[in-house]
Amino acid sequence: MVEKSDKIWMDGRFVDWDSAKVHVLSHALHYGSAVFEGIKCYETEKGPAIFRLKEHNERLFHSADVFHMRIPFSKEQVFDAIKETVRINRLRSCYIRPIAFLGYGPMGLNPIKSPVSVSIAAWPWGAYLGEEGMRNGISIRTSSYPRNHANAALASAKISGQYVNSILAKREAVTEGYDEAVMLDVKGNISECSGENIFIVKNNELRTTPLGTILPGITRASIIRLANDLGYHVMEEYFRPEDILEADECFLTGTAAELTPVRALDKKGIGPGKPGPVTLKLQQAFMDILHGKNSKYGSWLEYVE
Ligand code: PPE
Repeated sequence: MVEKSDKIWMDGRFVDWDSAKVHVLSHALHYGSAVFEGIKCYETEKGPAIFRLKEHNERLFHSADVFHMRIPFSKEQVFDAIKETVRINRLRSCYIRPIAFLGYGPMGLNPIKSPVSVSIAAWPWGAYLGEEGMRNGISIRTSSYPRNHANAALASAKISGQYVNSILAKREAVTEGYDEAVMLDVKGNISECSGENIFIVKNNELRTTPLGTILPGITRASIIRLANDLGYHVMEEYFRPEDILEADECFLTGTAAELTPVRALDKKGIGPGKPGPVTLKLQQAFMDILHGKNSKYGSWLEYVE
């Protein structure tokens, strides 16, 4: 169960955690008609700091645009409400979940007259793919479910209904004893994992799936920039499952997963079957940035206090 905080922001005001309820006939419950974000806040020497809040907020509004949903608050209002949600709950480090959804109104697929609601919750959330996985790497399965065959605009939006694809892939993988699923696009290229983007490393060069079938991860963009700054060449190019097996290293990126090493694909070890030097170097450098220990990337942090 999600660890409770005190308050949840709902349509412009804070309500008690246990009172943050919606009607069962809310449109989004029936049809997945919502857009959302996953954002993280970290403890730093200067107090809690939200990682790349501006970019997450932009993506929330972008998702709403793609879905033709009008969020009844300005970007500035949502930005401030996210910070206030962390502050009012006195959280030091937490996961933040803003969601804009079609609420209780007419039933049926025509969304035009449905009211749009926005809520923001925040709660402490530990290592998404496990502490063990962060240290020693996780195992992934090539999913039997292909990634949503969406056009690039839909793929770029974090729309709730699209996550059924991820949920099916994740359930299949964990039921069979894997930690995570990696999905292929309809051409058989690696797309992304249920909730992360994917990178491989070979001969000190990095490769990651280009934009098109994937969520444009904010962590992915941050790692590309960080890797470049550390002198690594990063190619945004399609690759296939066999390229993962022939790679020296593999890792996943995401807000919740941060930078998680992958040690095996379909029960076959990648490289020596444990996190490699490039992965560990990027992971450490990224953790330092998240916790405000590298002033070069100070603009990526939005301080709450
Ligand atoms: N792809 C997908 C499908 C995805 O859901 C995420 C985030 C990413 C890539 C990475 O994007 P970014 O967080 O901007 O680097 N996945 C969220 C899922 C968590 C959840 O279980 O819900 C997240 O990490 O917040």
